[in-house]
Amino acid sequence: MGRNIVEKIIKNHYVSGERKAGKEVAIRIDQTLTQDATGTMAYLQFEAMGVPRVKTEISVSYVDHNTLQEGFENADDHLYLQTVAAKHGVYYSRAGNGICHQVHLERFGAPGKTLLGSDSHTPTGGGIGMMAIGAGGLDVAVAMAGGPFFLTYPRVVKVNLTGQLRPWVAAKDVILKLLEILTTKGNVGCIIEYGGEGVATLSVPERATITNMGAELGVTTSLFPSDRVTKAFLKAQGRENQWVKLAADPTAKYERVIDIDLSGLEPMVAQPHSPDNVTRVRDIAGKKVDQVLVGSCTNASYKDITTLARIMNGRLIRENVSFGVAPGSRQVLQMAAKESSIATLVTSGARILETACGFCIGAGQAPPSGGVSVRTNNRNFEGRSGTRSAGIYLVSAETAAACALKGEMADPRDVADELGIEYPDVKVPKKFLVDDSMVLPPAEDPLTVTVSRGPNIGNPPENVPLPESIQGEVTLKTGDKITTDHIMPAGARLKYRSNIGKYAEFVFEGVDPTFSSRALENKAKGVHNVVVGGMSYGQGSSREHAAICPSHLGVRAVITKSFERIHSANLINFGIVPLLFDNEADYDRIDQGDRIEIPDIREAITKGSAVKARNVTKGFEFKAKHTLTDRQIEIILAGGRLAYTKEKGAF
Ligand code: MIC
Ligand code: SF4
Repeated sequence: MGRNIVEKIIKNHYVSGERKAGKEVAIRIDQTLTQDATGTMAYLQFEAMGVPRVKTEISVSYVDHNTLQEGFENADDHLYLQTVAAKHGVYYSRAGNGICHQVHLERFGAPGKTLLGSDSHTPTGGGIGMMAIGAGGLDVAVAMAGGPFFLTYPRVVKVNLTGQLRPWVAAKDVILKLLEILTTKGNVGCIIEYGGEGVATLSVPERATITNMGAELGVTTSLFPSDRVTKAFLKAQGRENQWVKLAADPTAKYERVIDIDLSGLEPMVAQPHSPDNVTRVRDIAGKKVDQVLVGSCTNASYKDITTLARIMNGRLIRENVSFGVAPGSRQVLQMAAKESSIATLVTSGARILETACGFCIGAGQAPPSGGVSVRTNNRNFEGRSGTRSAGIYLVSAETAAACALKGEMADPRDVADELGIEYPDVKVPKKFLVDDSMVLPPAEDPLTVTVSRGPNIGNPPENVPLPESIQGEVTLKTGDKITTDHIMPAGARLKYRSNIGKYAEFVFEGVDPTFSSRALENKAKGVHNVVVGGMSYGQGSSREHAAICPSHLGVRAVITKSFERIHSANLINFGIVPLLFDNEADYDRIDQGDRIEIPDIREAITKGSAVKARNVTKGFEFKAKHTLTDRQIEIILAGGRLAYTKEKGAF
């Protein structure tokens, strides 16, 4: 039987486990990436493993998230990251060099390889035909130390692309369409493989926009074949020698095939507050817009910025709009500067922002109260922008330009007609400007490097073994679709990422600001904290702090209707038991503040998947279940993966 691309890559990297959908397999990781917001914890944990030098083919540490440097904290982090990278064999991409996913695609990504990154948008690398997966920092640390990555053997869904995008319709509209079809829920355990004759019409950066936002579907990753287009991109980056062909066999099998005719697509928009709340731009045209921001790892490639400049050329933004542009990498910025795109944009009224995550993570550019912000990034969760009452609308760079010119929501085709703008059919250049001088190679002699640990650098998280029984309280009950931005806010709080005790003060800050102090009070009294949630708990980012900090506050179990992949793995890594309601109706019978008991939980999770719990306050018993593998059970019993690794002497 023929194989699909996913099966081929897993086969080539197989370490152990059963290659059957739903079972756990372990694969070898060729490359890793970290970014600064998750990186400090990843390297602190890597150091705790006592491995002198990374064992991957290449590992890169990027600084792109926390670049504001208000106070000493970010700068302390950057110095720690730079020195720890030099000491342990890791390449260091300095602040200013660009957003990790964009730079990795340009300079390091290679077809057929596996990449594990401590950021949920690592699947951007799928645009170049690599199997690129997002994970918590500890999983990435393990991979750097030579350990395998454990994943659920995927169900592979093929998205069959036919036709060709029409002018003014962009790659972003393809993934928004797919989000409309598949939504953000129910795709855990899937990998999306793109195929069909439409693939050849999309450039690598366009493919990367599509795989990037696969993260919002909640799939493990997404990937494209590696073909002549991939080869041309690598050649233009001076890396043609890293090209290999990668295609599914003609008889390859898929769990499901979804057909998308590229020629039939229109400009789309994801409305507040979820990336799957998708409609046609024309359906909401005329809505007044306060802010337009182009950037992020989704849509800040050379093509995006050049297209934007050509549309804005000789035109001015409306006076009600604030217009910001953040090129995705130093390569993009250098080329856009050389070709005068930056000058054109400045003339049109753009505020050129740092080549970093910036507004996308809520670090600056918070919209006005009740504001409408049109952005090219990938997430529009409530409050993530820094303004709770604002609404974020996700669009392509072409639609963003149209909105900036009109001061209202506008379909770029209509604006082009009205203003007589010709479609700028920007192609991938034959040669990119290659300058890797902001990537520092590791030290040849590690003994010459002293790791810098400023006062913001804390310790790796503590692991506390699971108690015999949980005697606790429902410290918080949440609804559906709780994101990791709800659990562990970023934005203004990002600078505490390296200091668990401090960062833990802000757990669930936007949901219930009393959570942290109430949880700590319980912990001091020996009462375990239990969180109850609805569907798709833990959507969004890979930040393991959404598990580390609750664990620090004494959360021992989370009971929900369903979990998202990365977050549930992070809970396990830090010793919090992820439990599912056996009967979802029990969710409604539990209130915040109820006393909860899970007797003999250590024994119960070891014996089988069913766990009996008791709501002491309301006087009823209910059943919960878990889907933990034997390995995961041992990790939880030990209190977390670091403790488990020490106990076992193995990963
Ligand atoms: C995000 O887009 O939410 C982030 C910030 O990049 C996170 C990582 C983090 O929280 O540091 C992600 O996507 O994993
Ligand atoms: Fe950075 Fe935003 Fe991409 Fe996350 S989604 S890596 S914050 S640009």
